Amino acid sequence: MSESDYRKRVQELFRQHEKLIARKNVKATGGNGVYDRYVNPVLTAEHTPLFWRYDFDPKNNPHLMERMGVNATFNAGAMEHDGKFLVFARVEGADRKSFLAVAESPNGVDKFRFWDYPILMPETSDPDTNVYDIRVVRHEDGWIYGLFCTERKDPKVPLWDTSAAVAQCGIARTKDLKNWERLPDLRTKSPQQRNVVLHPEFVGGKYALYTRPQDEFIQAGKGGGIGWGLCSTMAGANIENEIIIDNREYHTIKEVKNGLGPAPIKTAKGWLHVAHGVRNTAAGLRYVLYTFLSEPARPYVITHQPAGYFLAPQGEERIGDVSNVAFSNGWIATKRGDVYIYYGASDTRLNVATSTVEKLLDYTMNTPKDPLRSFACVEQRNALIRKNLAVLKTYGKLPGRPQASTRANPQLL
Ligand code: M1P
Repeated sequence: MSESDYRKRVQELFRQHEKLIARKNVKATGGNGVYDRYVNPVLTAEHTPLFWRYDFDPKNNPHLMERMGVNATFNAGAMEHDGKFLVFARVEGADRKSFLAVAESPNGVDKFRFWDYPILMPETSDPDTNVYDIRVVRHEDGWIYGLFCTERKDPKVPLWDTSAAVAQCGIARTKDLKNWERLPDLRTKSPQQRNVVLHPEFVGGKYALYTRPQDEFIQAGKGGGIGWGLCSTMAGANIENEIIIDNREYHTIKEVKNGLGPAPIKTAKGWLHVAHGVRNTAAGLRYVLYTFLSEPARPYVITHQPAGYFLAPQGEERIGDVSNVAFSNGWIATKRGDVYIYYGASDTRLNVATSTVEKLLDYTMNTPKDPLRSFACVEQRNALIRKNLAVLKTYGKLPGRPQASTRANPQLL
């Protein structure tokens, strides 16, 4: 390639990249009244800066090749900072290693641009092989904490097993979002931890963490689920006692596993949470999001939990590296009460859905809970139908409906 062609090609790469970053995102039509989805993902692998991927030195890269590909950008922590919407994305290189990187947007739904450098997360004396799924929390102690999953090869398995990993909760803190101080990993009695989240306020003078203990709890017949524990410091956090606050449950959207999403939002009615639930299907695991509300003074006591999912992967979101996954570890509630829910779609890209605290509380507090049996579900639905058929009479003639309903099930009249 001639020098001038090389330069032209570089110009063109940047022009196309800028077009992608500048692309306007609009609300998708339709929706369910609870939240709005958007037409485009907010981050994809292509949103990562070109200078993370290409070598722009013609001497070293005469064919202008992408040297270090990025495979995906998904599951992001989130925070409003200096009037900007920041997401802390899980970026996965073509080499499969994940790392964390900040992208910022002026409005929360488009124009997300990565900062020039990803986060070079300091290691502990036991280096992480892989770090991902950060939950970013502004704690009342004055620090911003990042709790993330750190994975290392399981030292206990035989040599031939090259895939078994030990997952733990890595902890780091910062004041400026640029310089991170790595703290010792969380210690609990569970041999594995993922999806650990720091509660933003002290509870009884202690740091409070939502956990996701595995193995031991499940083997001990405790069922497993979203856990809760307290510790007196984050610099050497150690949870002695873990309780389960939100169980896995047979034949629900969280029968295989569940995990808290981002740190909860403080509302007038209590702590509003979003979590993911996982069920098994013949096509593999299906990850969906659900919400619940917990008591203001006792965030570990759930007061409301709607049946089923709040958001499930839909359309294109269903397809990706790990299909059928919606996963959220970041949301932003603005002072005006708007909520931006960031969710990874099928471990491939990051999407946003917007709602308000008011709507999310209405959804969470007034949607019936799961009655756990088909018969009871039909009874629950019939109650809604009966009420609706009466109310709809006041609307006059509706498309597809006779003036006065003749279709009601006589059993219900
Ligand atoms: O692949 C789906 C998700 O699997 C893990 O989540 P969990 O531990 O709850 O099953 C994580 O690797 C997550 O990043 C991923 O989206």
